[in-house]
Amino acid sequence: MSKTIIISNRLPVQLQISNGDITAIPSVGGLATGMKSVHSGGDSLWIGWSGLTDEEIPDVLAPKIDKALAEHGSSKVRLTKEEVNGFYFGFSNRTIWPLFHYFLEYSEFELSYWETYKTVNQKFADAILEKAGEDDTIWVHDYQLMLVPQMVREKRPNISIGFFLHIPFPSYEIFRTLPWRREILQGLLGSDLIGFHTYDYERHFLSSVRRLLGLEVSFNDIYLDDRVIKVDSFPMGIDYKKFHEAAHEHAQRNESQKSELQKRLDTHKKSAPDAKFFLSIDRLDYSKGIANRLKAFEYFLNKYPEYKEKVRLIILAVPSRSNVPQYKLLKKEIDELVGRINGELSTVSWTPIWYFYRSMPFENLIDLYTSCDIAWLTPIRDGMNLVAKEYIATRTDKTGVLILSEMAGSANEMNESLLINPNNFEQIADTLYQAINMPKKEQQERNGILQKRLERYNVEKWANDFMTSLVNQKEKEDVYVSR
Ligand code: ADQ
Repeated sequence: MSKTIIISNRLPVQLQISNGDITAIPSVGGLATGMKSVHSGGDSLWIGWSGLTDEEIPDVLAPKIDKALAEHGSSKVRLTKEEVNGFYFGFSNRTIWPLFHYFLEYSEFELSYWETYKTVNQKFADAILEKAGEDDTIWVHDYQLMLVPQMVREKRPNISIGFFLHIPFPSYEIFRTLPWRREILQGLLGSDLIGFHTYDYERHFLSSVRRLLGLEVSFNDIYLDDRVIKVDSFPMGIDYKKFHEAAHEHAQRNESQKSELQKRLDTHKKSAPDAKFFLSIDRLDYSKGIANRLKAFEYFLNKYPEYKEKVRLIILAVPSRSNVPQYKLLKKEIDELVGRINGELSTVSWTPIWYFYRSMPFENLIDLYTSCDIAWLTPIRDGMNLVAKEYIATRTDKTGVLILSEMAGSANEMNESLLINPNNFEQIADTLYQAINMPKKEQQERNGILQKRLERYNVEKWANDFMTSLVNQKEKEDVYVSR
């Protein structure tokens, strides 16, 4: 029986070691949820890194880890600390991530990172080759594994391979600065189907393929001598039902069932019923525009001083890649900005910014989404941005305003939100004013349309559409080859 093999840098489970015992706990992230429909039962396997380096896994525990992972349909790729440094913290996050998000000045073109990236991609490809049969379908995820499709293709010319990029694909002018630009394209072209979040990323990719490899491209098909590769956009959705139902359930809670965070939010709302809460949730990453947002908040309060003591910004930033220098600097900048703005503007009864630097359990995310009047997301660049979609899904009475950067992939599907340019503070200040004063009816009209769209194009549909398109492409290719 044929199976689907999903491959991503991290597995959809987290390992916990305590007293010589191992437990694998399923992750709650978007990708893990989205792939549920694909990764279920005995006919699928997920290959990835466990999050622990070889040095961190005592020999005696290795078999127990394999067993715990197998119970979740997962199999690990072993990586040493040095490999993780060069491949993940190096090439993936110091070269590709900044470059693909247009932070050219942050990109490090370091040969040793590239060499380790190739070695580790080969390890992932070998892990697939060890497990894959001829009739299996392989779905490779994201920028850490862009060489894997071709590495697998070389050994299995007929196997079906799909690739999805979760981050933007930059314009040709940016991409061409990468010393290993051709190798990356050739790696990706090992796939039968290459998916992006938006049509723009798809177009940028095709333009690079044409100009750097001189290949024949017709609409969104790339023709090689013996294969035809399809490039398409598949905007990723969320588990709409999960967020919407959690919000309904949340609304039924009595006082004793509420979290401490919710109780605190309620107390503040009661003491100032007209006050508005702005919310932003992101990984602490320079691409998310958190520093700009803080400066724009200050700008807004200076332009519209009547809102001092009447608005509060809640910033939830999840620690991320904290051993990469840019992330350390960003953390310092944000700490300082929050400290300065709060120091200058706070009054005895008002702290303008509440800043949380941590990951929060799902329940608290729902507390925040349902309690905040305005979600304000200002990425400088973002492949998609699922937080925008999650906020809308939790607004069960359809109130609430979403202010979203037009640089987020999700802006393409969320035209009913208030779209802003994250660098235009004047526009942002006026949009915050508009959001605060938006009539309830208008909020409900806008969110009603958004909710319908998000409910229909949910994450399960995203995964199924990709898989269906991969099957169709393979059939089309077989006809092309046998012509
Ligand atoms: P990310 O950059 O991680 O993903 P995003 O799409 O916003 O960004 O997803 C973040 C997820 O983490 C959301 O599901 C959110 O609920 C959760 N989260 C955020 N802050 C949290 C916190 N403090 N505690 C707990 N959970 C938190 C990459 C790309 C995106 C693309 C996704 C999916 O950078 O552009 O949308 O992949 O393809």
